[in-house]
Amino acid sequence: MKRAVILGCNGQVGSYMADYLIEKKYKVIGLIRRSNSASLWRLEKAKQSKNFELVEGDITDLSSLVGVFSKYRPDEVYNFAAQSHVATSFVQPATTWAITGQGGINVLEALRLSKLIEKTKLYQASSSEQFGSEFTYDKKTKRKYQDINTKFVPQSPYSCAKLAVHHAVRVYRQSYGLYGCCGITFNTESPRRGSNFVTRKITKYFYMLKHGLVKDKLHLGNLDSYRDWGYTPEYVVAMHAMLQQKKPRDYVICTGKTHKISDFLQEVGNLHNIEARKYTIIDESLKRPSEVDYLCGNPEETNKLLNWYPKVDFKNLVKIMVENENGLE
Ligand code: GDR
Repeated sequence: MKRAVILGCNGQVGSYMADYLIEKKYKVIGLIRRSNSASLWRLEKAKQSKNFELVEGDITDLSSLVGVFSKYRPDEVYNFAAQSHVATSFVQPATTWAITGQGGINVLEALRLSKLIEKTKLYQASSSEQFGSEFTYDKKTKRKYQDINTKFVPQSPYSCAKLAVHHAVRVYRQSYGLYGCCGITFNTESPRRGSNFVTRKITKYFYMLKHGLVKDKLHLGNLDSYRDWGYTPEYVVAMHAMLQQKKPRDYVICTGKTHKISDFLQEVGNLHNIEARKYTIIDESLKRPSEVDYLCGNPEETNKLLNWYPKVDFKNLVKIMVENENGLE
């Protein structure tokens, strides 16, 4: 039985990865921080499996990682642990660095110190935020997109931290023979998304409005940025596939389609039969000091290399999120 350790297991992506690997007959060890308020609602399904175990540990504590890796000697490690909220990273840059940046370096060092660097495969969650406002322009098709060859020009403390770890994975691959892959993931959404991210914030608000649980208007920041939104349960399939190839490398994970935040808002309104914009206030304080205006990945290479073709399109994604919204968490 293959063993996998998932760091950030109780977050959105980590929880879907736990479900997927359990289905694939892995023994799954999920790392969570000791906290009285540890939020475990996303792990309801995983917790029903006898092949799932939660262990205490913290990505910012190197010795706790060495302890877990030495004990379980995993075949695969998935690192989703992060302070992953871009706006928060402007307010708490040092904390973001400690978790998202130093934490990633700790994972690499823990694998090396546990003598697993040539045995254990590592998936590192890289981010489309690493591109900042850069894109590649295809003159023939007149398409603007990001792929593995697009330059990284990070625009937030969060994406600086992610990029540092992205490069460090390459360095450990070259220097120590690590099988490490970075999945440069574009916005990944689902009903398990945290409600401080824009998609869930919107679906949750309109659920509350419909049920008479909220009177105030919905405060939002910039509605004009474009995001390439995909469905998380499909994305974990690509992440796992990356670790099953002959050689490690980096990939983009995306749909190749992009929409404005205002499109998402409008689509949620359509599903509720209301004009969503009327219930919304633009709150300047929610705008970021530096905004990434346009993200649209080019999935072609990843499609071919991993034989991975996501099926849930934008409208379906919004529908899934609206239909599964419960106003909680
Ligand atoms: P993002 O996701 O920053 O793209 O990073 P988020 O949902 O936070 O923002 C998307 C866009 O919506 C705009 N926006 C708002 N965002 C939030 N959170 N709250 C608001 O009220 C609001 N109003 C407008 C933002 O300005 C932005 O343009 C996500 C995270 O999951 C990262 O960790 C991950 O790396 C990237 O996706 C890929």
